[in-house]
Amino acid sequence: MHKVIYDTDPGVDDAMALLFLHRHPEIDLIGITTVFGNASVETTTRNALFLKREWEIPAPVAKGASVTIDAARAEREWPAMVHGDNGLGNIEVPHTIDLPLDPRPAHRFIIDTVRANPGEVRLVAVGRMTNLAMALKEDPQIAGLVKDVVVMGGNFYVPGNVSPVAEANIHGDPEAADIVMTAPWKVVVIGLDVTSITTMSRSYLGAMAARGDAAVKLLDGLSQHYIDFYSHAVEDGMMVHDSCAAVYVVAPALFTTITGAVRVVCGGIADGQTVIKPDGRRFPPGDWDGLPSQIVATGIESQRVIDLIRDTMLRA
Ligand SMILES: [Ca+2]
Repeated sequence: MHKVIYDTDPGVDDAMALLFLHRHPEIDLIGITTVFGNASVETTTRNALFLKREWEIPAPVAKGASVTIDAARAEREWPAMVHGDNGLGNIEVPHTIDLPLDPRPAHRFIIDTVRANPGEVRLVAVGRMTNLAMALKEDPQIAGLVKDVVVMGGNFYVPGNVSPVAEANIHGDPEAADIVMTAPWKVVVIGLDVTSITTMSRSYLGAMAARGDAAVKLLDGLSQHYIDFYSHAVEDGMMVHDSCAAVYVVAPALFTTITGAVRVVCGGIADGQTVIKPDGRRFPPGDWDGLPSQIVATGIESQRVIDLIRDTMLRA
Protein backbone atom coordinates (compact mmCIF):
# COMPACT_ATOMS: atom_id res chain seq x y z
CA MET A 1 0.00 0.00 0.00
CA HIS A 2 1.18 3.48 -0.85
CA LYS A 3 0.64 5.94 2.02
CA VAL A 4 -0.23 9.24 0.37
CA ILE A 5 -0.64 12.77 1.68
CA TYR A 6 -2.44 14.77 -0.99
CA ASP A 7 -1.54 18.46 -1.07
CA THR A 8 -4.15 20.17 -3.20
CA ASP A 9 -6.08 23.32 -4.16
CA PRO A 10 -9.46 21.93 -5.33
CA GLY A 11 -9.90 22.77 -8.15
CA VAL A 12 -11.63 20.66 -10.75
CA ASP A 13 -8.72 18.48 -11.88
CA ASP A 14 -7.76 18.23 -8.18
CA ALA A 15 -11.19 16.71 -7.51
CA MET A 16 -10.69 13.98 -10.11
CA ALA A 17 -7.27 13.11 -8.68
CA LEU A 18 -8.74 13.04 -5.17
CA LEU A 19 -11.38 10.51 -6.16
CA PHE A 20 -8.70 8.43 -7.91
CA LEU A 21 -6.50 8.42 -4.78
CA HIS A 22 -9.50 7.54 -2.61
CA ARG A 23 -10.65 4.68 -4.82
CA HIS A 24 -7.39 3.07 -5.90
CA PRO A 25 -6.98 -0.19 -3.95
CA GLU A 26 -3.20 0.17 -3.58
CA ILE A 27 -3.39 3.70 -2.13
CA ASP A 28 -3.94 4.53 1.52
CA LEU A 29 -4.86 8.21 1.53
CA ILE A 30 -3.74 9.30 5.01
CA GLY A 31 -4.16 13.06 4.74
CA ILE A 32 -5.40 15.93 2.62
CA THR A 33 -3.65 19.29 2.94
CA THR A 34 -4.95 22.40 1.26
CA VAL A 35 -3.26 25.40 -0.28
CA PHE A 36 -4.35 28.56 -2.07
CA GLY A 37 -4.14 28.57 -5.86
CA ASN A 38 -7.22 27.76 -7.89
CA ALA A 39 -9.09 29.83 -5.28
CA SER A 40 -8.38 31.24 -1.80
CA VAL A 41 -7.34 28.72 0.83
CA GLU A 42 -10.69 29.27 2.56
CA THR A 43 -12.43 28.15 -0.61
CA THR A 44 -10.09 25.25 -1.46
CA THR A 45 -10.36 23.99 2.13
CA ARG A 46 -14.15 24.22 2.07
CA ASN A 47 -14.05 22.34 -1.24
CA ALA A 48 -11.82 19.62 0.21
CA LEU A 49 -14.23 19.18 3.11
CA PHE A 50 -17.17 19.14 0.71
CA LEU A 51 -15.59 16.38 -1.41
CA LYS A 52 -14.55 14.47 1.74
CA ARG A 53 -18.17 14.53 2.89
CA GLU A 54 -19.74 13.72 -0.48
CA TRP A 55 -17.28 10.93 -1.23
CA GLU A 56 -17.01 9.62 2.35
CA ILE A 57 -13.24 9.98 2.43
CA PRO A 58 -11.88 9.12 5.89
CA ALA A 59 -8.60 11.07 5.59
CA PRO A 60 -8.31 14.23 7.73
CA VAL A 61 -8.12 17.65 6.07
CA ALA A 62 -5.54 20.19 7.27
CA LYS A 63 -5.71 23.78 6.08
CA GLY A 64 -2.55 25.24 4.61
CA ALA A 65 -0.95 28.37 3.24
CA SER A 66 -2.87 31.42 2.12
CA VAL A 67 0.06 33.38 0.69
CA THR A 68 3.38 32.70 -1.06
CA ILE A 69 6.40 31.73 1.02
CA ASP A 70 7.99 35.05 0.03
CA ALA A 71 5.32 37.34 1.45
CA ALA A 72 6.60 40.22 -0.66
CA ARG A 73 5.13 38.64 -3.78
CA ALA A 74 2.02 40.41 -4.99
CA GLU A 75 -1.32 38.59 -4.88
CA ARG A 76 -2.72 37.49 -8.21
CA GLU A 77 -6.33 36.97 -9.14
CA TRP A 78 -7.86 33.52 -8.80
CA PRO A 79 -8.35 31.66 -12.11
CA ALA A 80 -12.15 31.74 -11.91
CA MET A 81 -12.52 31.36 -15.66
CA VAL A 82 -10.88 27.92 -15.38
CA HIS A 83 -12.25 26.49 -12.13
CA GLY A 84 -15.30 28.70 -11.57
CA ASP A 85 -15.80 31.32 -8.87
CA ASN A 86 -16.10 28.58 -6.24
CA GLY A 87 -13.18 26.46 -7.48
CA LEU A 88 -15.52 23.57 -8.37
CA GLY A 89 -16.97 24.67 -11.67
CA ASN A 90 -19.76 26.73 -10.11
CA ILE A 91 -21.80 23.72 -9.01
CA GLU A 92 -23.84 24.22 -5.86
CA VAL A 93 -21.53 23.94 -2.83
CA PRO A 94 -22.65 24.91 0.71
CA HIS A 95 -20.88 27.92 2.20
CA THR A 96 -19.63 25.86 5.10
CA ILE A 97 -19.26 22.13 5.66
CA ASP A 98 -19.99 20.77 9.10
CA LEU A 99 -16.90 18.60 9.38
CA PRO A 100 -13.90 19.24 11.65
CA LEU A 101 -10.54 20.31 10.27
CA ASP A 102 -7.35 18.83 11.62
CA PRO A 103 -6.22 21.37 14.26
CA ARG A 104 -2.74 21.68 12.79
CA PRO A 105 -1.68 23.85 9.86
CA ALA A 106 -0.92 21.79 6.75
CA HIS A 107 2.86 21.99 6.99
CA ARG A 108 2.77 20.80 10.61
CA PHE A 109 0.41 17.97 9.65
CA ILE A 110 2.90 16.94 6.95
CA ILE A 111 5.85 17.00 9.37
CA ASP A 112 4.03 15.00 12.07
CA THR A 113 2.65 12.43 9.63
CA VAL A 114 6.00 11.92 7.90
CA ARG A 115 7.73 11.49 11.26
CA ALA A 116 5.09 8.98 12.34
CA ASN A 117 5.63 6.94 9.14
CA PRO A 118 9.36 7.23 8.41
CA GLY A 119 10.33 6.21 4.88
CA GLU A 120 6.76 5.48 3.88
CA VAL A 121 4.92 8.66 2.97
CA ARG A 122 4.49 9.71 -0.63
CA LEU A 123 3.59 13.39 -0.95
CA VAL A 124 1.43 14.05 -3.98
CA ALA A 125 1.44 17.83 -4.44
CA VAL A 126 -0.77 19.28 -7.13
CA GLY A 127 -1.00 22.95 -6.18
CA ARG A 128 1.53 25.60 -5.29
CA MET A 129 4.39 24.06 -3.32
CA THR A 130 4.06 26.48 -0.39
CA ASN A 131 3.08 23.92 2.28
CA LEU A 132 5.93 21.60 1.33
CA ALA A 133 8.45 24.43 1.40
CA MET A 134 7.15 25.54 4.81
CA ALA A 135 7.46 21.98 6.14
CA LEU A 136 11.06 21.79 4.88
CA LYS A 137 11.90 25.13 6.46
CA GLU A 138 10.47 24.14 9.82
CA ASP A 139 11.91 20.62 9.85
CA PRO A 140 14.55 20.05 7.13
CA GLN A 141 15.15 16.47 8.31
CA ILE A 142 11.81 15.33 6.92
CA ALA A 143 13.47 15.32 3.48
CA GLY A 144 15.24 12.13 4.50
CA LEU A 145 12.07 10.57 5.92
CA VAL A 146 9.71 10.99 2.95
CA LYS A 147 9.54 8.17 0.40
CA ASP A 148 9.09 10.56 -2.50
CA VAL A 149 7.34 13.71 -3.66
CA VAL A 150 5.26 13.56 -6.82
CA VAL A 151 4.33 17.02 -8.04
CA MET A 152 2.11 18.27 -10.81
CA GLY A 153 3.83 21.36 -12.06
CA GLY A 154 6.31 22.87 -14.42
CA ASN A 155 7.14 22.47 -18.09
CA PHE A 156 10.47 21.59 -19.63
CA TYR A 157 10.33 21.10 -23.41
CA VAL A 158 6.86 22.58 -24.04
CA PRO A 159 5.44 26.10 -23.43
CA GLY A 160 3.86 27.15 -20.14
CA ASN A 161 0.18 27.82 -19.52
CA VAL A 162 0.27 31.09 -17.57
CA SER A 163 3.20 32.60 -19.44
CA PRO A 164 5.18 31.40 -22.45
CA VAL A 165 7.62 29.71 -20.07
CA ALA A 166 5.73 29.02 -16.82
CA GLU A 167 3.08 26.62 -15.52
CA ALA A 168 0.47 27.79 -13.01
CA ASN A 169 1.43 25.79 -9.89
CA ILE A 170 5.08 26.80 -10.14
CA HIS A 171 4.37 30.35 -11.25
CA GLY A 172 2.07 30.77 -8.25
CA ASP A 173 4.99 30.36 -5.81
CA PRO A 174 8.34 30.03 -7.59
CA GLU A 175 10.47 30.40 -4.44
CA ALA A 176 8.58 27.55 -2.77
CA ALA A 177 8.95 25.35 -5.86
CA ASP A 178 12.70 25.99 -6.00
CA ILE A 179 13.02 24.96 -2.33
CA VAL A 180 11.10 21.73 -3.04
CA MET A 181 13.01 20.85 -6.23
CA THR A 182 16.44 21.40 -4.67
CA ALA A 183 15.84 19.67 -1.31
CA PRO A 184 17.56 16.33 -0.64
CA TRP A 185 14.50 14.19 -1.27
CA LYS A 186 13.28 12.37 -4.34
CA VAL A 187 11.01 14.57 -6.43
CA VAL A 188 9.11 13.34 -9.48
CA VAL A 189 7.97 16.24 -11.63
CA ILE A 190 4.85 15.61 -13.69
CA GLY A 191 4.54 18.73 -15.82
CA LEU A 192 2.83 20.06 -18.89
CA ASP A 193 5.11 17.97 -21.11
CA VAL A 194 2.85 15.04 -20.20
CA THR A 195 -0.29 16.52 -18.65
CA SER A 196 -1.15 18.80 -21.57
CA ILE A 197 -1.39 15.79 -23.90
CA THR A 198 -3.46 13.70 -21.46
CA THR A 199 -7.05 14.68 -22.03
CA MET A 200 -10.43 13.20 -21.21
CA SER A 201 -13.29 14.05 -23.54
CA ARG A 202 -16.68 15.21 -22.30
CA SER A 203 -18.29 12.12 -23.80
CA TYR A 204 -15.77 9.74 -22.18
CA LEU A 205 -16.39 11.37 -18.79
CA GLY A 206 -20.13 11.27 -19.40
CA ALA A 207 -20.05 7.57 -20.25
CA MET A 208 -18.04 6.98 -17.07
CA ALA A 209 -20.60 8.89 -15.04
CA ALA A 210 -23.46 6.93 -16.60
CA ARG A 211 -21.88 3.68 -15.40
CA GLY A 212 -20.60 5.09 -12.11
CA ASP A 213 -22.14 5.91 -8.76
CA ALA A 214 -23.12 9.30 -7.31
CA ALA A 215 -19.47 10.20 -6.71
CA VAL A 216 -18.60 9.86 -10.39
CA LYS A 217 -21.76 11.73 -11.36
CA LEU A 218 -20.72 14.60 -9.05
CA LEU A 219 -17.28 14.60 -10.69
CA ASP A 220 -18.91 14.79 -14.11
CA GLY A 221 -21.09 17.71 -13.02
CA LEU A 222 -18.33 19.79 -11.49
CA SER A 223 -16.10 19.25 -14.55
CA GLN A 224 -18.45 20.77 -17.14
CA HIS A 225 -17.39 24.41 -16.65
CA TYR A 226 -13.72 23.37 -16.85
CA ILE A 227 -14.34 21.49 -20.09
CA ASP A 228 -16.05 24.58 -21.49
CA PHE A 229 -12.96 26.61 -20.59
CA TYR A 230 -10.65 24.12 -22.29
CA SER A 231 -12.55 24.30 -25.57
CA HIS A 232 -9.86 26.64 -26.93
CA ALA A 233 -7.18 23.96 -26.50
CA VAL A 234 -8.91 20.59 -26.30
CA GLU A 235 -11.58 19.15 -28.58
CA ASP A 236 -14.52 19.04 -26.14
CA GLY A 237 -12.51 17.67 -23.27
CA MET A 238 -10.17 18.53 -20.42
CA MET A 239 -6.54 18.14 -19.53
CA VAL A 240 -6.55 15.97 -16.42
CA HIS A 241 -3.32 17.53 -15.06
CA ASP A 242 -3.43 16.55 -11.37
CA SER A 243 -4.62 13.00 -12.03
CA CYS A 244 -1.42 12.30 -13.96
CA ALA A 245 0.56 12.80 -10.73
CA ALA A 246 -1.86 10.55 -8.84
CA VAL A 247 -1.55 7.85 -11.51
CA TYR A 248 2.25 8.00 -11.32
CA VAL A 249 2.04 6.77 -7.71
CA VAL A 250 0.70 3.38 -8.83
CA ALA A 251 1.74 3.19 -12.49
CA PRO A 252 5.14 4.81 -13.07
CA ALA A 253 5.72 2.48 -16.04
CA LEU A 254 3.20 4.55 -18.01
CA PHE A 255 5.70 7.44 -17.98
CA THR A 256 9.10 8.00 -19.57
CA THR A 257 11.45 10.14 -17.54
CA ILE A 258 14.81 11.84 -17.51
CA THR A 259 16.87 12.79 -14.46
CA GLY A 260 18.81 15.86 -13.42
CA ALA A 261 18.96 18.83 -11.11
CA VAL A 262 15.92 21.10 -11.41
CA ARG A 263 15.82 24.83 -10.66
CA VAL A 264 12.98 27.33 -10.77
CA VAL A 265 13.52 30.84 -12.12
CA CYS A 266 12.44 33.38 -9.48
CA GLY A 267 11.72 36.83 -10.88
CA GLY A 268 12.08 38.53 -14.21
CA ILE A 269 10.29 37.72 -17.44
CA ALA A 270 10.85 33.97 -16.98
CA ASP A 271 9.39 33.97 -13.43
CA GLY A 272 8.32 30.44 -12.56
CA GLN A 273 10.13 28.66 -15.40
CA THR A 274 11.39 25.18 -14.51
CA VAL A 275 14.76 24.19 -15.95
CA ILE A 276 16.50 20.80 -15.75
CA LYS A 277 20.20 20.16 -16.19
CA PRO A 278 19.99 16.61 -17.57
CA ASP A 279 22.38 14.17 -15.90
CA GLY A 280 25.41 13.53 -18.06
CA ARG A 281 25.31 16.89 -19.85
CA ARG A 282 28.38 18.96 -19.07
CA PHE A 283 28.30 22.71 -18.60
CA PRO A 284 30.63 25.24 -17.01
CA PRO A 285 30.09 25.60 -13.24
CA GLY A 286 26.60 26.93 -12.52
CA ASP A 287 23.48 27.11 -10.39
CA TRP A 288 22.49 23.45 -10.93
CA ASP A 289 25.74 22.03 -9.50
CA GLY A 290 25.72 19.82 -6.42
CA LEU A 291 21.95 19.53 -6.25
CA PRO A 292 19.97 16.31 -6.02
CA SER A 293 19.07 14.61 -9.26
CA GLN A 294 15.29 14.62 -9.64
CA ILE A 295 12.98 12.75 -12.01
CA VAL A 296 11.18 14.66 -14.76
CA ALA A 297 8.45 13.12 -16.90
CA THR A 298 8.89 13.72 -20.62
CA GLY A 299 6.56 11.07 -22.03
CA ILE A 300 3.29 9.40 -21.10
CA GLU A 301 0.99 6.69 -22.38
CA SER A 302 -2.00 9.01 -22.25
CA GLN A 303 -4.78 6.63 -23.24
CA ARG A 304 -3.67 4.02 -20.71
CA VAL A 305 -3.58 6.72 -18.02
CA ILE A 306 -7.09 7.86 -18.93
CA ASP A 307 -8.37 4.27 -18.94
CA LEU A 308 -6.77 3.59 -15.54
CA ILE A 309 -8.53 6.66 -14.15
CA ARG A 310 -11.85 5.39 -15.49
CA ASP A 311 -11.35 1.85 -14.24
CA THR A 312 -10.41 3.12 -10.79
CA MET A 313 -13.41 5.46 -10.61
CA LEU A 314 -15.73 2.58 -11.45
CA ARG A 315 -14.41 0.30 -8.71
CA ALA A 316 -16.83 1.54 -6.05
CA1 LIG B 1 -4.34 21.66 -8.52
